[in-house]
Amino acid sequence: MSKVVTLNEFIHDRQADFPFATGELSQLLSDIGVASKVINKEINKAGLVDILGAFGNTNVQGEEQQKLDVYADNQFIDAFRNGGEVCAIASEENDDYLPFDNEGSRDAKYVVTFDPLDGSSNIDVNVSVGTIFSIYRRISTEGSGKIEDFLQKGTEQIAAGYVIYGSSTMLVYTTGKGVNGFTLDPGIGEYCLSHPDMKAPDDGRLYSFNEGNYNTFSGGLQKYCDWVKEEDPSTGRPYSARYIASMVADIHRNLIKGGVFCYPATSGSPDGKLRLLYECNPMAFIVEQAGGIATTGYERIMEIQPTTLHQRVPALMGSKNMVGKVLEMIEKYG
Ligand code: AHM
Ligand code: MG
Repeated sequence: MSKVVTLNEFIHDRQADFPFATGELSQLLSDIGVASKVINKEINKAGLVDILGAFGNTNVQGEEQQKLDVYADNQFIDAFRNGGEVCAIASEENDDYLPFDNEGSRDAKYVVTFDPLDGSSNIDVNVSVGTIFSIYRRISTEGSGKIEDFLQKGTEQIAAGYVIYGSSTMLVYTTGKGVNGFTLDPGIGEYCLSHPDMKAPDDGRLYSFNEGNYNTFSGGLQKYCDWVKEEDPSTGRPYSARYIASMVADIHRNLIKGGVFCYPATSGSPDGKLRLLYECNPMAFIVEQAGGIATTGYERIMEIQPTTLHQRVPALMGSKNMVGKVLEMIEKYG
């Protein structure tokens, strides 16, 4: 039997990869792992909401029940504030960033952006949801974090990852040296290395678009959606449509099986729906580190200079050759 490697062991073994590492980044990644386990436990109870009480109700212990995305947000904020490695956070759940001015955090090196519970509309129907995070080194020099610490290009990410709360719970992260995935063993409450050095296949047969918006897609994307349905054994077409409406789950599956995910500009959302800082940059870092491509259709996502915290961008990411084909269609038909 081979030895089980836990997330913490793995993180600490890799610490030496960072030339000036002092252990803070390792600690921060461990803190994220711990917070996600607490959230995972709560998500597992989601179906009991009618029995235990929904958002705003008071449970038997006299505690007020929180919506799960609010609960997840609070868990991460507490973990980051108490961890002492982060001087500010920005979350999809909050309008503004949150500077930490407590003694232990004020002068810390890192800021984190995160989406505590992405795809939360899926919770009510027992479908996978996820947490997404990015870690940046601060650029301001002292005190609690400032806006400029967050408005950095995705290329500046020190680490990024996601947690998928699915049929099993997994944490997948990168520090720019490949992608590794850990599955939570509920028996021992530990994340164990289950997907070392994840690589996205260059080709695949899965496409993940919300085709309900077909009429509002650009000409090139419409052509691609038509092309995937044509019969052509030499290219394995027709492809299979797979769309969960939970970005983490859609991208995770495509990373493993080979596929392309797209949330483009639509007439209702001219900049797309997904947020650059909380969703697109971290997923782009993972996808690129796994050997895939992450673009808006016109530029590399990680090279976009953010101008606001909640900025949205179109997202097209996944297997190299599949994204390449979509780009070819965009080039030809717009
Ligand atoms: P959320 O941040 O409000 O949960 O929305 C993000 C989610 C993504 O996970 C998913 O890719 C997308 O919304 C699905 O949107 P749609 O239902 O418009 O296809
Ligand atoms: Mg989201």
